[in-house]
Amino acid sequence: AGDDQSAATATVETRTDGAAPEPTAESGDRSITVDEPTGGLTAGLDPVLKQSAGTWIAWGDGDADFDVADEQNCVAVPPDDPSYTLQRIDLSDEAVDSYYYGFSNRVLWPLCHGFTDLVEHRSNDLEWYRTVNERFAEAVCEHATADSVVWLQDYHFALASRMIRETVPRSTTVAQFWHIPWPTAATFQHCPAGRRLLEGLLGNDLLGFHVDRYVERFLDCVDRSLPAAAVDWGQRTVTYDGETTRVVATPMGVDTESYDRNARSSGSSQLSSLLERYDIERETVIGLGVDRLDYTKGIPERLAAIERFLEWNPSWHGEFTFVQTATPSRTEIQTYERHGELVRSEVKRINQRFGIQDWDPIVYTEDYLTATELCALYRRADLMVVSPLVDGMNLVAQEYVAASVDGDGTLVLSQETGAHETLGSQALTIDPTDIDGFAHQLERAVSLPAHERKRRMNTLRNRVFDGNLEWWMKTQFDWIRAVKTERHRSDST
Ligand code: ADQ
Repeated sequence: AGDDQSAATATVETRTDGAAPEPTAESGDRSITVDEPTGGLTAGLDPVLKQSAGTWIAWGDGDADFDVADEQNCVAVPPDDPSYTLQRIDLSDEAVDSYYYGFSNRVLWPLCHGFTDLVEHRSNDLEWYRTVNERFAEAVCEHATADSVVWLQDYHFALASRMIRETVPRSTTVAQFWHIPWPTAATFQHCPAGRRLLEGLLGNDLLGFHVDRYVERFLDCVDRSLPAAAVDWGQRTVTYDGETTRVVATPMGVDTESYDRNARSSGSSQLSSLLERYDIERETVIGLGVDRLDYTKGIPERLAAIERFLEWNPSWHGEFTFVQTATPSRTEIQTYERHGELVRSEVKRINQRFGIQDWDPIVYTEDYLTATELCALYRRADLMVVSPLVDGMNLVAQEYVAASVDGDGTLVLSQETGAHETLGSQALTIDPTDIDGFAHQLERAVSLPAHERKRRMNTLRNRVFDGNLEWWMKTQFDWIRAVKTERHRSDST
């Protein structure tokens, strides 16, 4: 659902020993096609759901091919070896517009990233957000048993946890992971219904963020906005309305094995066809940017830094190519549409300014690349530029490292990403808004000696592999087990 890496989903891990659900798919022309995106959150959730015979609840727009579903819109997946249930909540166009493109992405997304000037208030959006959260909460409650673990993903569900908590048995565990930053209290005060959102999130037994900074800001917002809440800063818990929420930082990792494997198998013919498709010289030094086309990702600032680098370094003209893949996202929102136009026109202007016969400094594409194409590019890129203005974590930086199987390559990383907390010391750090400083780091990146590049990449690979998606899932579930045990203990005393 949606264009985000972390799709709007809620999962119920039904801890029963019951057999896997029977397939509802039939042979003949009624069939299910399963498309499993590699590397993302799906890669982590899929094995957990298979193991627990759980239910994955997600929204759809109702026109996809779900004709094999039962009356609750459930199908058993994967079709050839059914082991868990996928339930789709159909949302009308109006609901999608107001809930997803409205309150989620016109209010919460800009607000949590500190872009208060881009927050748009439209009359029905909050009400639709509440209604859709309620629909999800109802669907979850139909499946959840006393022993279940309910795990909600992201900012699309700030109100659902409390609704679920109020209905399910006390022994059901409710947890949520917030994939984007949590803003400062000064920014959060601009949030419509801010108190209700905080109360909603405090319906969780466990609330996860990527890094400590967001945990601290969340606790600070609760402390200031909810006088009835007791914040224990040492334990990082909040007690509110008789219930306790533990708030933890667990930086999300990537499926390192699959990026490593895809990079190794990408081969030279895959790379050659990519270089040919985008008209990139084989011998050039390649800088790479991979992002959703989103104003938080700092693409115009990156282009400005590349322009400055080219101004200062004529000797690199014809020798350095920057490849930017930017996947259009949330184009229904005018801010995104305008941002796309700005990026395209800047690429054109810079290419016109510096381009010479057979060489454009920037190769720009909005193509969505397959996993092996992406890994072939990651592996070939001499430097990876990750320069968001603000980013909850950023998986691209980690994917680049996991796919750098030759142990070489330089990561240029914004200090404003969650990923900087774990990778910053071995990357070349930039402040994305300091264009001169950014350009200096690009100069440094293209001239870093091989032994230093390799030393840094070696340490980066150890960190990314140690904190990969498997580690993240395990840590989340260790916390879930801990809060479950704590709840049982306090109920029985
Ligand atoms: P996003 O804002 O979507 O995620 P990010 O973490 O960078 O940001 O993930 C983007 C994903 O899209 C990556 O897996 C990347 O490979 C993929 N992608 C981008 N362009 C692509 C292209 N052209 N072709 C193929 N794939 C492409 C949100 C938060 C982040 C947080 C994640 C996970 O905003 O801060 O890291 O969730 O919690």
